[in-house]
Parts: sequence; C-alpha cells; structure tokens
Amino acid sequence: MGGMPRLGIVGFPNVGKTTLFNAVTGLSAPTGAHPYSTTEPRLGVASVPDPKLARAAILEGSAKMTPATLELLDLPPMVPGQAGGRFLGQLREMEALIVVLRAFGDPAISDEGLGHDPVGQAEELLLELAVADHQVFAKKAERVAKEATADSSRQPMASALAEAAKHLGDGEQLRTRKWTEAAQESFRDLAPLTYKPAIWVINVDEFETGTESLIDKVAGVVPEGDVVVALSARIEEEGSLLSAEERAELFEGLGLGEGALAKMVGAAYQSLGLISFYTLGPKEARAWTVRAGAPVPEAAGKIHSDLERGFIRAEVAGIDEVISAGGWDRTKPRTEGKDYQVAVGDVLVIRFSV
Ligand SMILES: Nc1nc2c(ncn2[C@@H]2O[C@H](COP(=O)(O)OP(=O)(O)O)[C@@H](O)[C@H]2O)c(=O)[nH]1
Ligand SMILES: [Mg+2]
Repeated sequence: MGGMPRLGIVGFPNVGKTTLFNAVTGLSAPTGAHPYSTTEPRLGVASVPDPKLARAAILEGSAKMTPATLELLDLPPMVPGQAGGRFLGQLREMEALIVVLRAFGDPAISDEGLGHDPVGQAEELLLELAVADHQVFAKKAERVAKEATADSSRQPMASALAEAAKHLGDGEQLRTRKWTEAAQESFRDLAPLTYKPAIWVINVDEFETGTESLIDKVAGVVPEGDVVVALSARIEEEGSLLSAEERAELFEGLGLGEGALAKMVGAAYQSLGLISFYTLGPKEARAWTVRAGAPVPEAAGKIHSDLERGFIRAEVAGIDEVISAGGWDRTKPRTEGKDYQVAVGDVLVIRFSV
C-alpha cells in the first residue's frame, strides 16, 4: 500500500465518522451511540467509484476490475478545546482531511452538548485546527527568529514563519492565502493541518430535505474552494452492504440522491491533484493513479518500472471514446511520445523495450 494517498477523517464525537469510514471502506468498525467508541485509529482502503471503468471492463470482457484506491484513517474524535491531542500528530501525516459535521438530531445519540448545527461545528473545527497549527508555528517562529539574530540567512524563514503564525493567530486557515515557494518550504516540515485540502461532509438525517441550503451555509464559512457534500452516513453504510440494484432502490425509496459518497471520494481524489488513467485487457481492467500533469513515462512507471525505463511511445484514447466505440479494438488510438501529459480518463497501451 506504499505511496497510496492518505486521508484522515476528523470531527467531534458522535458525528458519524466511523459510520462514514465503514460506508467508504466496506469495513465494519464498531460504531456506537456513546461518544468515544473509537479509541484507536483504524486504517482502511476506499475504492474510487468509477462507472466508466466498470463499463469498459464489460466491453473488454476483462476477468477482473481494479479501481483506483485511497487510504482512509478513522480517528478518535476531536475534543473541543483540546487541540494538540495525540491524534493531531497522526492527522499531520495525512495528505488531506475529511471533516464530518453532524446535522442529524437523533436524541438517542448524545451530541455532547455540541448540537447538530453543521455551520457552528465547522466554525469551531476551523478554529481548533488554526489553534493547533498556531501552537507549532509560534514555537518554531520564535526559535528561528533567535537563530536569525546570529545568522542572517535564517531571516527569510523567520519572517515567513512569523507571518504564518500571525495569520493562524487571527484564526485563519493557512490555505486561505497564497504563500511563496520559499514560505511553503519553510513550513513544510510542520505539516500544517490548515494547509491541507479539506472535504466537508454534512451528515444528515435519512429523511432530511433541503440539503442544498445546508451545503450553501457550510460553504459560506469554510475556505473558498473546499468541497462540501451532504449525505446520510447511516444510509450510505447500509447501502454499502447491498448490491447496486438494491442500493438504488433504497436511495430512491427514501427520496435521496445516490452518489454523494462517490462524489466525496472523487472530490478527495481531485483535491490531492490526482487523476486516473486506465489499462484494459482480457485479464484486467484497471484504473491507476498519477499526479495531474505527469508526463506519460511517469504514468507508465506506475504500472511497472520497466515501462518507464524502456518507454518508447504510448497509444492513447479517452475512455469515453473507447466506450462509445464499443471497445479498444474499435477505437483509433493516437500515438504519443514521452512529453505527452496524461489526461483524466486516458486509456494507455505502452510500447517499451528493455
Ligand atoms: N440517525 C442517524 N444516526 C447516525 C447517522 N450516522 C451515524 N449515526 C449514529 O451515530 C452514532 C455514532 O456514530 P459513529 O460513526 O460511531 O460516530 P463517531 O464517533 O463520529 O465515529 C452511531 O450510533 C451511528 O449509528 C445518521 O446519518 N443518522
Ligand atoms: Mg468513531
């Protein structure tokens, strides 16, 4: 699993973090009506939902289908006013955060006095994260400022850290500002939580209506560009245990839109600057992950290092084209050389020699 992008699930107690984790990973970690049912972090793998891959696999008669994956970490809850707890250290190792907000009002499930107003929770979480980052930034800024009095080459770093500490001290997230390359470099090893992409998940009641306005309200308080989705984690968890048809029936019966979970995973993937490309064959139809903008030999290297080392050229067609043509053999692929940047949805055949 090395190198798989990792996302941490965060939120206050009893908001449905573990339920969401179970829904996405297909695992069944214990959830509980008591607020601290998750005591240790748990790791799971989430498949990136990909209807195009499924269609292509059918067209190619592939024996096996392998979607792209993300790694998810289910964490014990944030405790209000206790930023800096031991789990924040683990959060720093994540590439992005999935923040769960409770909007369901089940009286049987304690909300620890935090209520079920997702906007209030979002504001409070943003503040907690800013405070947690501020602590580490203020400390380092002070240390580097001291060093800079003796060694002027440390001055730019001292200034960048001081500026970032001030921004955080104002309760702001680091990602709401553009930072120079040098500034980013000076705080990279601090792995600031407020600089990581965040996907906000509003966990609504199964009979909730008007989720659009909830989404708008939350989007109004989180940094611009953050993705906000609304879903019912409990229904998604139930749905994850069903076949595709049964699931569609369940969602339709409840008048819920299907696909919020897929949207969340897709948004997480995109927020990390990742794209999928495909290889198709009788044995396997597979989605692979590469950073957006990668040249085709780098993508080939995800499949096998020989394909990158011995790269000659790639035959490329978009997956939509392959599907509408009725299969790879009916498509007219383009030939691309080593400078070609892989695009979302490219189907690749790599020609190589070693
Ligand atoms: N009514 C309702 N209950 C939910 C929903 N999502 C989770 N729960 C329940 O809330 C409780 C806490 O959920 P859990 O996932 O353990 O919360 P965590 O503490 O954030 O990990 C469990 O009893 C869940 O079944 C939901 O959408 N609606
Ligand atoms: Mg939990």
